[in-house]
Amino acid sequence: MRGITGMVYETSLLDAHEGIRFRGFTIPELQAKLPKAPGGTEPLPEGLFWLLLTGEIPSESDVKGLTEDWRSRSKVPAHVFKAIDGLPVETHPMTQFGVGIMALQTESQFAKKYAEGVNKKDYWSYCYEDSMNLIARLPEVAAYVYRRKYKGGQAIASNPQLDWAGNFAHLLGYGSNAGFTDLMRLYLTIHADHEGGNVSAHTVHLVGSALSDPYLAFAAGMNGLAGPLHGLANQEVIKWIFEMQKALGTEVPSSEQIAEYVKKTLSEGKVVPGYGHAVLRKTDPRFSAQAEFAKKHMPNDPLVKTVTNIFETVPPILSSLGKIKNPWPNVDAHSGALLVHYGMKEYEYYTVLFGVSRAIGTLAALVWDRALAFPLERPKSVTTAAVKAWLKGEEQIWGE
Ligand code: NMX
Ligand code: MLT
Repeated sequence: MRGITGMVYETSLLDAHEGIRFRGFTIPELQAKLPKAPGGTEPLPEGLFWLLLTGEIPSESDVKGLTEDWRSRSKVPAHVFKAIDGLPVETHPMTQFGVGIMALQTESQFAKKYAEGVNKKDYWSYCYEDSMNLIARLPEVAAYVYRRKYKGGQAIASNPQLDWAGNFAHLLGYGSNAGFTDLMRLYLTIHADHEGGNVSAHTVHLVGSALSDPYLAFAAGMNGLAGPLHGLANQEVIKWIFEMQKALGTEVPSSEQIAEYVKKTLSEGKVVPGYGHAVLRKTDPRFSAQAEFAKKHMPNDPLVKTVTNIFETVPPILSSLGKIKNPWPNVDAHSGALLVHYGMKEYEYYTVLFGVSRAIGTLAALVWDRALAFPLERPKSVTTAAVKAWLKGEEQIWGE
């Protein structure tokens, strides 16, 4: 379905050469226009959710109100933690996160009202309530997974004085680091949405079209994000760099060494993680936003230096293969280096951070799906025999 326009998706639009626009705004425009926390330099994700849902840039007091609204909805029922605790502690964080989201589904107002027999005109409002509750609760579920797997199960209590991303940084155990907190605000803003056709957003939209409630739909989307060609690429990038450093015995490999290692990766029939894209044909502006953040906050970081060296080395090699449509870096090529800088080296956790952010875009879009009364999504499929017959001109395979 590459390049086939097949859905209406309100909240963001991707241009192959320019990159993402959220309700018409580029990332630098959002950084300039969206409200910030006192003392913070990056936009608050609450502001982005407001923008995606309403199409309007919120005021500082709108955003403050939304922070308080989410705080008032943020209590996670005890059985959610018990469900996660039922898994072996070494279970991949995305699996633990998915189980947590599924356990939260007991709270769905959409499912309850549907069972009671609600009028279809009101679907959107229960979808909205579920989406607001789910977004409010995700930081605690996600942080629980991190603290359980990597910090001996020592969970941290929420700080009600903090904004959504600030509290998430605090729950993870990095709240005393202003740089990490500001990184979380930027990270959770730029990963939120990438128009409707990417695997996670499309899955939320598809599953939601069956009137599965927002918890079920979002959990499905997260299973797509957990794939290595999609969101899991953010862990693969750092894993690949760590393996390269180990194999070469140096923290900052030279361009020649990187080039050799890239060729080895390709010769083993593997992809170079963090490079390429199904739609983009230029450097991802989310990569550039993170490179700018690095320039400002960690200009001499050796891992960032390696990420920059890879950026200068990989595209010509990928281009020379002649088959890769986009040799440039995507969002995942940079994010891990920023997290490692602040001490978060547990790369298997990175896709959970991407997932928390993706709730902002996909759930705002899901509310619109129900408000616009979109029908069940059901594309047509054909067999290979039909494709062969079509190639011979014997059969028509395209629908009406
Ligand atoms: N390294 C090696 N080979 C690649 C790469 C890469 N980074 N990117 C594309 N190719 C190959 C691809 O596997 C395909 O090979 P073959 O014909 O042998 O099957 C060929 O080049 C043509 O692929 P494209 O049409 O350029 O790419 P496509 O749109 O199918 O896939 C990605 C897009 C993103 C899946 C692909 O570029 C890739 O696998 N990249 C590495 C993984 C990654 O960074 N994913 C993250 C995407 C962003 N996100 O967060 O979701
Ligand atoms: C995303 O953010 O969803 C990825 O860049 C993948 C995509 O857009 O297809």
